[in-house]
Amino acid sequence: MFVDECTIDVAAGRGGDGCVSFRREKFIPRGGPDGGDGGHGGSVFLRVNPHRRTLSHLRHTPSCRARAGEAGRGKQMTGACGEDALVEVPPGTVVHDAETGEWIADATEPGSDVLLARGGRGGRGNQHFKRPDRRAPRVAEKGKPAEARRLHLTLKLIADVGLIGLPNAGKSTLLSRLSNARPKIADYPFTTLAPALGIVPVGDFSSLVIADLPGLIEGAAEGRGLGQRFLRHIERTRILLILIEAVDAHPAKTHAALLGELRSWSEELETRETLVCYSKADLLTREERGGLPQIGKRSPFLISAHTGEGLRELVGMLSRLLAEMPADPTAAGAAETAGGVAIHGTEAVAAIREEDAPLDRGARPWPTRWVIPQRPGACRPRTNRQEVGP
Ligand SMILES: Nc1nc2c(ncn2[C@@H]2O[C@H](COP(=O)(O)OP(=O)(O)OP(=O)(O)O)[C@@H](O)[C@H]2O)c(=O)[nH]1
Ligand SMILES: [Mg+2]
Repeated sequence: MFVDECTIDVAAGRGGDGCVSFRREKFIPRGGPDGGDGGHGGSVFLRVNPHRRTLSHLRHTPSCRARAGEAGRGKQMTGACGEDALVEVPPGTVVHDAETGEWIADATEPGSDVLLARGGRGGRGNQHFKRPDRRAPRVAEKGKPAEARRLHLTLKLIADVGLIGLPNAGKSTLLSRLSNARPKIADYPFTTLAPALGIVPVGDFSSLVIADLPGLIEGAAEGRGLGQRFLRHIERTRILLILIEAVDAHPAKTHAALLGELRSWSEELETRETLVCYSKADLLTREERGGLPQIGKRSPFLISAHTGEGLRELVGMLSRLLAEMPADPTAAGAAETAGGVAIHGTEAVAAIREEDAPLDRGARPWPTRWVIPQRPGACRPRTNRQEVGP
């Protein structure tokens, strides 16, 4: 099932509490505080998995939680850090905060993690709070609470070329002819209900990605046909390939209607590079071929997915146009951060961990906010173990 939109809840793990403990050992009087720090809570990260194609796996598990950090223990033992959690998404997923609408990330690049919810910092144990005037601190920090947020995920497929046309124009047939993709093909409108991608080889060493989209009809903006919702998948394509049946009685009208629908979805699509293609050339007579009107800025291609006519020239033209274009404008903003929330790369993740590392012994402010009430009898020296003075 093609799921291109979903809402998920992510919750990081809270930090473990610091420990109040004192060293107790035979012949070691006044052992001093030895409470360990709590472990940091796990964070939730977004990871791009190029093997995923849709968001369907998140529809059935709409929440993702990282583990909490463990509490510190005596003998200066630091609690274990909570395990991080990963939300895997296909390339091209845009993440927004579901409550505020704030843009969080545009996950296009595999290999870079985005921080979605940060785990709470572990509290410091009482070993950090000893001072000359307070040698037996009976306080430790509590672990910090973790972030939790509701996110809205939208998938916008990443392709070089998007196929646009009326239902039955021959879009899926063209994709199946050019690539190894096997979309459903049939002689009735709206055969294709969800976008599909195909990789088209160009020469021996290069390829381009074509996205087959459901048929678009006039009035789609008002909800006719399958509506316009799937048009978000061409927002990232660099070229729009408009397919019109060569036997169409009014090709110019069809072209104008398709452009009108694209414009009503996004004004920006009007400026996108477009190429018009007459499909099903094998159905034309020799005389009809000469009478095809000139549509669009470039001269239209005449192709037939059945006989293979014009396909080589079409692919050559597409690859030439792509080569002339600036490198992937569709991925613009992919590595941007929003309000310091999105963090990319394993190095950056390591930086968070470093930041979370316990303060060094030089800087240790007295905790004012989180004070763990002393457990009864936990830190009181036993009466039969009075320290022996020098
Ligand atoms: N004669 C001929 N028929 C074609 C050609 N290309 C596609 N067809 C036929 O046109 C019909 C529709 O083809 P599809 O590829 O399903 O069309 P589509 O544009 O994907 O249609 P939707 O998915 O409904 O939007 C099928 O019966 C195809 O066999 C062609 O080049 N020549
Ligand atoms: Mg189709």
